[in-house]
Amino acid sequence: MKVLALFVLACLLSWTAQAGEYNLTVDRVMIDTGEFTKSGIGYNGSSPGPVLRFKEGEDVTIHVTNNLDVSTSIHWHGLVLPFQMDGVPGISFDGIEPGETFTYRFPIVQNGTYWFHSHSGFQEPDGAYGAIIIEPEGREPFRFDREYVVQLTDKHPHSGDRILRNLKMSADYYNRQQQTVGDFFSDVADQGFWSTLQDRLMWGDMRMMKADIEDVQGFVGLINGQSPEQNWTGLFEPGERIRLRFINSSAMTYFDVRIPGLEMTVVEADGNYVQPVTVDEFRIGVAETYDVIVRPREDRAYTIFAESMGRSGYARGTLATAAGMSAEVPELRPAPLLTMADMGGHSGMDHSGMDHGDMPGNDSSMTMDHSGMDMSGSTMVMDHAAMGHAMPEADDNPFYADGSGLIPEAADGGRFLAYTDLRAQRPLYEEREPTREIELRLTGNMERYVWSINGVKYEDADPIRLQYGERVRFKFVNETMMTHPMHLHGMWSILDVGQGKWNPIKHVISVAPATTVYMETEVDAPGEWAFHCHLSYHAASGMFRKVIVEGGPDSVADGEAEAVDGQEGEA
Ligand SMILES: [Cu+2]
Repeated sequence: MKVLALFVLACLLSWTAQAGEYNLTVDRVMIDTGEFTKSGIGYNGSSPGPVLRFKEGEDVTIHVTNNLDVSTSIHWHGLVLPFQMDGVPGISFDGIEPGETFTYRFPIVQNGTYWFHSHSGFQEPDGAYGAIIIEPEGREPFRFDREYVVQLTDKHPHSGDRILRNLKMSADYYNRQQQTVGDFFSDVADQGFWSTLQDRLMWGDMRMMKADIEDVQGFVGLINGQSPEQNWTGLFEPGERIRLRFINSSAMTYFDVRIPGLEMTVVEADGNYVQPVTVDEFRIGVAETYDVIVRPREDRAYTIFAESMGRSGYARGTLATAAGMSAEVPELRPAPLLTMADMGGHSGMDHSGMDHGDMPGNDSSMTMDHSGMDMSGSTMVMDHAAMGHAMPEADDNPFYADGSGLIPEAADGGRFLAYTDLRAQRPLYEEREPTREIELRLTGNMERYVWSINGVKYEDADPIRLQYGERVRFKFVNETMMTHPMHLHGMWSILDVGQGKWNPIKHVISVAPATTVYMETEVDAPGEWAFHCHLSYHAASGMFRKVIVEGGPDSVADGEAEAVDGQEGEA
């Protein structure tokens, strides 16, 4: 631990040229997970890269030198900045060519926990990410004695390019929990033939497979670059309040996080303060961040256990009073299977936006019987799967059986964080009526591994045009059986949990299978922005849009355009 600390200190000293000025190199690195070693991409010689610590109110200058033999980029995830600094090749700028140094300059206008990553190819799943901590100008609304970044990733032995090739070849290539014919017959034994057949045909109709909660399995969960075996450890003195800054930098994996023996008080979500809520477990979607406060009082070790949503892997770390200590590591809980309950269990899902016309077999007499479901069209803002403990009413749903939905009960009957538990600590905007609603159906063809929005993939889609100064209400309708973490760049996503001005302010909105979720956005950032699912292979397969914000202060764009022109070209 000491050697590591010295190394980190040395890195800190070497890349901080002066206050507000930073140097990052993009490098080929070796990543050793303990279970396998692979070539990957990192920053300043390591993956994850250094923790960047900014201060709210400062202007930062970040020189990024590309030591790769391919183009690269850095996107500052969740940061509000001029669009030319957002780092998305083809939208914000041209990218950073091999040997080139690009200088990012932007003001820091927020505080909290964020992260940065490459937005080029599959460099992010290959290791190109790091954490950002922004200290507030004023006081934090809570106390803590020490803090740690807990950056979660799903390290796979295959490169990103290879994974997508394999998924295109066979969408269930990495899905080891895929149901087999054998499962079919055991289900028949349990449920009877007709019920099982109806179930399967339903899944055929959706062009999805039954157990595709995780379409890329076979990864090792890492905490701050360390595998369960390597056991990243954060030290504490009993009684201290520890702030843990959880960041999910995974390519594809949602994690369910708990620390047996400790309650966690959630104080921040996606970099914004929330009214404190104490839970035993929370789910962190891909690209989300959650800050929690824990207060271990005993002189012992505690396991940080982050189980993947599909239970195919986990990350593990330790909080301890001395290096080398460890606590019991829980068993993985059984893999949840998507069932009819997940499709129909959310009472009152708004089906008005669903187009069933393009689903094959729609005329089949064997399709799912909707008669028993609440198809009244009434709209529920959130659904059970995104909410955790609030399970749907079983009353009129013939398929709702045992409550084994996508989210498990928290271990030992504890409390599981729900999106509906989140309340903004300080509303960022006046509450007002949206000017219009834009519906985005999240669509896909799992068999061909094509992901899309409104049935159209990125290459074939027109940009979404927004007007500066408007407030847009986005309606996400997830017509697939996977959860999609939707990320709008440049502007905040105000998640509608029915709390008006107290609705939480996020940068990633997770949309569970077959559910409808709303968010609102104050369109206050001129320019061109990316808007996409943050699952790497979904974004790359077409679940992506360009957003153009028309109008607004030209001065902002002009001023920053100079910064881009002023980039240095030397290596
Ligand atoms: Cu997705």
